[in-house]
Amino acid sequence: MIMKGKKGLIVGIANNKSIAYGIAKACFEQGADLAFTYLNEQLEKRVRPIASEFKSDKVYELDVNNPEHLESLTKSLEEDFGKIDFVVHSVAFAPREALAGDFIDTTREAFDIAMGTSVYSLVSLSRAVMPVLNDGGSILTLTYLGGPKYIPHYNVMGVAKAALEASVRYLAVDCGKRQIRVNAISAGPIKTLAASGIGDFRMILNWNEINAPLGRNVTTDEVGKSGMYLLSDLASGVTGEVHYVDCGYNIMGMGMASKDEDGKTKLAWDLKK
Ligand code: 0WD
Repeated sequence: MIMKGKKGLIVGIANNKSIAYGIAKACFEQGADLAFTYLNEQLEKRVRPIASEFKSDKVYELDVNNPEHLESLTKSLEEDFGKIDFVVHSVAFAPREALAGDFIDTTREAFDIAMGTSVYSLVSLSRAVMPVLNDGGSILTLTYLGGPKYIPHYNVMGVAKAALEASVRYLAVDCGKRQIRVNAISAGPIKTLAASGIGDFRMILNWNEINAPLGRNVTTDEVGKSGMYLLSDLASGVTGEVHYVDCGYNIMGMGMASKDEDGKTKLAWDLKK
């Protein structure tokens, strides 16, 4: 039981398809005690049964943009646990209209919303949990290849993920003073509630499936297991990292599809025959 005796906070479960659900599951299966947050009343109805599934009744309201919620989160964690060992930040949001069309048309309002909810929230959440986080603890966030590279429709969220990945590095230095580690998992595309807001997401899923070295898309369970590793003492020497859990898609320098002599689209392994 790798996480036996560890206590952690999971932020960003919307339902049992959420990436944070996969991470919670992997941590629970390895013996961790968990607390959860929900964004609003509507999501509370989804999060409470999930908390029960993981034998927890520690469920707090948290809109990461609300400083009062962050303040009461720190108090609740202190009352319920004293200290905790890890935090999962699995939160992102951008207005739907900013996730389609051209990036050049992004409004200042959409830009600010995306950066505030998806990037600054990691900074403010980390600061809020610092007083209740044990030395040697671990903070994990979720990012996507649309940060370092262009991905169609990802637009302002790509810019937010680039800033998130930079924030991981700066936080890693601050938190390193107390042996607290800060890392990100860059997950391959997964069909979740948040992903459904991205224009033409099915095309992105198909593209990754064809072009990834493993020839398939990653699962929430797989991201969960890798997340558990980064939150555990197995990763005690790892900080400031962006760890890809994407069936290898990010290493590809070329796509797997091309045209044959007749101009028909073929997969690279068929062209080799
Ligand atoms: O393909 C994907 N699904 C990928 C997601 C690939 C790579 C990375 N990611 C990232 C996302 O960008 C995000 O940072 O993983 C993280 C989790 O996303 P998810 O699991 O794909 O999506 P979802 O199940 O919707 O969970 C995100 C949740 C929100 O759900 P909704 O759908 O209601 O926006 O983030 C939470 C909320 O529960 N959230 C907030 N929590 C607190 N305060 C806030 C907020 N202001 N806004 C959203």
